Amino acid sequence: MAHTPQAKYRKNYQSPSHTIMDLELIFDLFDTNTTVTAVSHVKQQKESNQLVLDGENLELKSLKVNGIEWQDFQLLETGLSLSSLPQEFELEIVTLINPEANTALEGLYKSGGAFCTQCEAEGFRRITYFLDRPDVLAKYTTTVIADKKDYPFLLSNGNRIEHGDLAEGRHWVKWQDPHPKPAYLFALVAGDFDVLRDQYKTKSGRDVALEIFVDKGNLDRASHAMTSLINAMKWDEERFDLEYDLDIYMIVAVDFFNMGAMENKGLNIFNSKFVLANEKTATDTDYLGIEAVIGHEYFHNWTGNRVTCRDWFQLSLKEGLTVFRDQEFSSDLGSRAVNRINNVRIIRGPQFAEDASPMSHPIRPDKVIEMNNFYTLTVYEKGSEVIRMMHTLLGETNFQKGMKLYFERHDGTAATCEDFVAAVEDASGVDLTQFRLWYSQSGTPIVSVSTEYDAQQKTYALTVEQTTEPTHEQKEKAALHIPFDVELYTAHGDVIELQCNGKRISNVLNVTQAKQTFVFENVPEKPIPSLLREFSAPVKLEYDYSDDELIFLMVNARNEFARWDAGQMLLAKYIRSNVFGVQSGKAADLPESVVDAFRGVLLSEALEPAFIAEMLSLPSHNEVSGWYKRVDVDAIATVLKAMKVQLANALQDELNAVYHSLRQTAYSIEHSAIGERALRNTCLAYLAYTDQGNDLLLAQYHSASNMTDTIAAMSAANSAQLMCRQALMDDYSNKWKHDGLVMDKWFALQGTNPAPSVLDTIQQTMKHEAFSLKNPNRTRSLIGSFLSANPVHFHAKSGEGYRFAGQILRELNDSNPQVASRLIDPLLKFRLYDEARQAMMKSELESLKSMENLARDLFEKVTKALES
Ligand code: B3K
Ligand code: ZN
Repeated sequence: MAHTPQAKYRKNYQSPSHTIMDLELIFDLFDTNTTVTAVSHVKQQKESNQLVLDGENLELKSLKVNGIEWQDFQLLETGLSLSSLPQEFELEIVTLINPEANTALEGLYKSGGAFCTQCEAEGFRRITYFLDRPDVLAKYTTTVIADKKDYPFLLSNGNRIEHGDLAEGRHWVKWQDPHPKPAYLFALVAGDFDVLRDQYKTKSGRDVALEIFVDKGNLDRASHAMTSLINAMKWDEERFDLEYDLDIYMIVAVDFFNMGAMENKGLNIFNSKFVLANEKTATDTDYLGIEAVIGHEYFHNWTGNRVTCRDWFQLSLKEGLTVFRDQEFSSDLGSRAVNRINNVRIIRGPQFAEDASPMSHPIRPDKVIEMNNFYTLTVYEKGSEVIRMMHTLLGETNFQKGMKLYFERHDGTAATCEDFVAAVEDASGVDLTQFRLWYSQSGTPIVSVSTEYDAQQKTYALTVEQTTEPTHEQKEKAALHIPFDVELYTAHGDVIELQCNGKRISNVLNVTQAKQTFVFENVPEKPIPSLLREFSAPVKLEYDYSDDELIFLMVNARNEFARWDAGQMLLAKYIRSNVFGVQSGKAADLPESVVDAFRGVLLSEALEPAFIAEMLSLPSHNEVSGWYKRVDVDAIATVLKAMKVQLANALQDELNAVYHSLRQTAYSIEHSAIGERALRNTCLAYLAYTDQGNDLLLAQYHSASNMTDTIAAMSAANSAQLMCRQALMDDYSNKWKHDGLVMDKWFALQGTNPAPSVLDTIQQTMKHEAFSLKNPNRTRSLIGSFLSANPVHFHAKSGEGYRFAGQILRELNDSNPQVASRLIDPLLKFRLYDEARQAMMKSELESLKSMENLARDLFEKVTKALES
């Protein structure tokens, strides 16, 4: 590498030397040479007449201070340093940038035929020299100039205040955003779109114009996004008493985007995956994803935009909180239990894995080289669990009081995680001193429970021990404040009230010590405990349940999540014992009692179909891998498949009966209809492993009236490697080859194909007309799914999976380091595999490390992994 990238530390935060209160921007847009004029009103904040601005990949054209050409400056590798400055001044900077050459998709770039921007975290510095840090809040006025025919829509943040025509077929539009904002929330879009328009009246009576911009011809795929936006606006008023604050809210869908979406003030830019849907092109999962992401970006308007982050180490302040809010939104609108289950699967699967990897970090990191590497499951999803724990400890009313105080104190400013906790603490009176450790300690706590019933005294002692193993960057761990939700049942399924010292106590126990015993009184019989209900803390629970107890909880627990969790624990027991068995040459097997328990679930008339579908879903290969210090990829795959085959054959009649009872009807996205399709397709996925599989899948594929049922058939054919697989894949590709977004589902099936020849197929597929390594969605679908969701072949003993990963990563390092840095994660976890595999994985990392131009993104991860 030319220069070793430097880390930044949270402890070294310093407020800015200057602030910029107003910024006037003029963009003269051309594909390869766009001129950006930036006029800032700058004010000194500290004793310093030197100002260092951030800037990357910019060509400086001119520099003026108070209208005078400024000579006292120095160009740095990372920006521009100005000296001999007055205390307050107007700074005019003209730069030249090349949007077409910008394949990293950060800053201003071209997506298809449109110009668009992505500035979070540090992309604004690729547009102009600026104090590109979230604690500098300015009022923006933006003028966009472009060719009128190719770019009839010129958009930026805030309100459109003026527009006009120019010579040579060009035109201009001027936007003004009245809300001071950090540079990362700046956005610009220029292009030709179809627009879906609607409006919303806020509860205080403000009329808001809603506009969704999509590629020409896609209007019939935008209405679900609009409905979701309106639902989000309404929900935030009802649940959080928060209203929208501009007269217009715009969403633009683009095809080239590094992540899901971006909450730019008044002008969200979205990956088209999270906007475009109709029943023919999108699955139910896509529909629910759109609702969640539209909600998430909208909710950022308060948690992120009105109150932003002081520095990037505080990212979870806005992300953890906003994920919590979007999860609550989805849960209030749909099934709370199913949402909780899916969120918990993410924590227990990939988040726990991340926390055990060389990239392990606290939700508020202490050290960062490349900020884009910290938009992680830990900051987002574990961050949301931390907010949820506070919600559990405080209750909804006190939590809302905390939110109110947080906005009273910090609206219009850049705040810290500590500010949030302090507001919640002050408003509720609940002491969160020890709780704060969740912000600074990384790793997953293991909570082991043991119990003892005293029949004489009628007492039940529950002993809870917590330990957190050392992580890569943090060796010492302390005891956390863990809200531990428990319920006790009699053998008849009655709830036993929790009493301690003669008083009724809450179900949520405050576990605060390394080892702690809770003694419950007046317990009439040896109870069956339901532990860590609702997954009340992001920890690994260890308790030696018997099969009978788990089967009891699957049926009798009052809370749906607890029932599902009992089912998962029962499956986990047998996955573990079968993996052990397979390793010593035995065939995998489930006892009759376990099969019967799942038969009961399948036939239950009391349970919602969506919930039954979740109960019948086995943990993923990745989740199971996370239970081991040394992962036996092949044994886990063998066991998971054997369990599916056994359940499918043992329950074939019942699966058939349920499958056929849930006939396909006209498509609707009512939650009940989604649930019925989910259960029907779960049955189908099992039936694929029986002798009727091939015929049934073919029939479903050909009769499907919607994408959910189409993909369910293809995905079952893929997993079970049925004869019809190729025919279905060919038919689909013929039909959709012109639509990259729809083809992504097909690419993902190619990437996760369990066939031994998968790598050849992937290499062939990279030549498919709809594929391009330049498009992050395509790359994630085909390559990302192979690396992260095809463990058997990615970890092939020959090492070809690793070599392929290395080759792709080297290519992406040059074109799009952010995408490369997401893809590399499975390679970082080499310590989990046998020595031969470790050596091959490490050699790919070493080869990356030796690259001349290794990007900071990969540099940070590769060096961490190799040091670990
Ligand atoms: N805030 C953006 C993510 C930005 C990622 C930058 N690499 C989307 C979101 O979390 O809502
Ligand atoms: Zn977010």
